[in-house]
Amino acid sequence: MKTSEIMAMLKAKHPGENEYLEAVQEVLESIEDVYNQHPEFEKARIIERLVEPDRIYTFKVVWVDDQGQIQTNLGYRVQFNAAIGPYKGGLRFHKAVNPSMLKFLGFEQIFKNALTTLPMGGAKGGSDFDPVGKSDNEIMRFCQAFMLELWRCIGPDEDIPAGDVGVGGREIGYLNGMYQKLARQYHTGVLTGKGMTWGGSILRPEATGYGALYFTEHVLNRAGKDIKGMKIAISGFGNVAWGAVKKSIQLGAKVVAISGPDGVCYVKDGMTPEMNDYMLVMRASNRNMVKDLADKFPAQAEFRAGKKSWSIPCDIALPCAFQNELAEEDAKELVANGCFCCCEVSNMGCQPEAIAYFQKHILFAPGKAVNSGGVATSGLEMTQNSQHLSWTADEVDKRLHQIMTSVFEQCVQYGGRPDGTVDYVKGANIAGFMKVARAMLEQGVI
Ligand code: 2IT
Repeated sequence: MKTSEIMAMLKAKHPGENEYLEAVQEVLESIEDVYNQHPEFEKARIIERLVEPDRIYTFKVVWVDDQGQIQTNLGYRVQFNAAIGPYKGGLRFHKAVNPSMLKFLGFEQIFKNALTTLPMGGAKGGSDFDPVGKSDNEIMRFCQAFMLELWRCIGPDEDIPAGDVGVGGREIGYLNGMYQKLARQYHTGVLTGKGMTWGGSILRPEATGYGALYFTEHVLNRAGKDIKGMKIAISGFGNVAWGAVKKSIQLGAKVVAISGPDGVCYVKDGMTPEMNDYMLVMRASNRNMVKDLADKFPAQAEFRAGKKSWSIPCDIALPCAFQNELAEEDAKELVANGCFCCCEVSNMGCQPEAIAYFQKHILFAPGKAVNSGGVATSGLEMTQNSQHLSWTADEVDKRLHQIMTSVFEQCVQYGGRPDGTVDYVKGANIAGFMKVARAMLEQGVI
């Protein structure tokens, strides 16, 4: 297998699908050497089969807004690979959603899910519906209209969606309610991220952020450092950023920045638990403005319009917002200001040039390892659902911690460099790939 040949083939077949092509390129570059040491993979054409989704559902979603106007959106579910378990992955509601974005996310999900140690295949879905400025009733009507089509594609042993950008506990509630109505199935197993009284797992809301910090602690400890007292710059203020801030505070670190599309809030003395809680109010408002934090806490937070979190001096950078949110110039600014570690929490949050720069100068770990605690805890939610019981917070947290340790160890095993340092990108990609490739090989040509 030659990365350049596969990429040329994919570019010709899928012109303009830039996020998807970027995600595939990164994985192929990482695995090329290992792949070529396994002629059985080449013989079975594993790569050619892995880079195309099993199927993509596309559907129209029509709903009525609060003004009585009829709105038309597009909905999708990309079922990418089910070699190691049923399709699993989130739903994204964002105005920029298109097949390329969901294919990149679904592709990444395959390897991430493999790293969690749990039996879950890769999928992703969503819609170009824009939640910004929408009322709660509009959100409900949209979710119901979306599920009117999606319900035929999913099932507890088939495909289990969850949240992602623009889809949190509220949306999962509306989606689950409509699924039950349509399918006349009252089990708890078809979506994860559910509410605590109807099948949800304790700590699932926190899990992506908590897992990211557990992973970051491992990276730091391996480099002989302690997270306590570290200054952390976080981007975004949604569910993932919220959990990351919460765990950072618990671990004694100082969160000096969160951000939004409107700019950054610089918090000189570090975020407090009250500010952390207020992030939930900011997200529920659908205003999508981080300035609201500075308006609520004017003495502690300073709003800087149009700036990113990467302009704030820090020790550790945690991108928690959106793909390609951190460019090469941001990486240079961070490193120049003393940042020594970037753990990517958003899916493909760093542009390829930024990753290359980080890898040359500081510690860097990729999203598919760092953020895998989210989907891992979805897997734990599925286990609890199928056993018809709920674990305690301690039990879930202990398992999440164990899983993050295992993800970290797999990265070290497959990404160790001769000088003793670790290429976490390579490690995560190879570890995830080897598991899926072997599963595909053993199950024949299907
Ligand atoms: O990107 C992700 O891993 C998620 N949005 C969570 C997926 C899940 O099924 O919990």
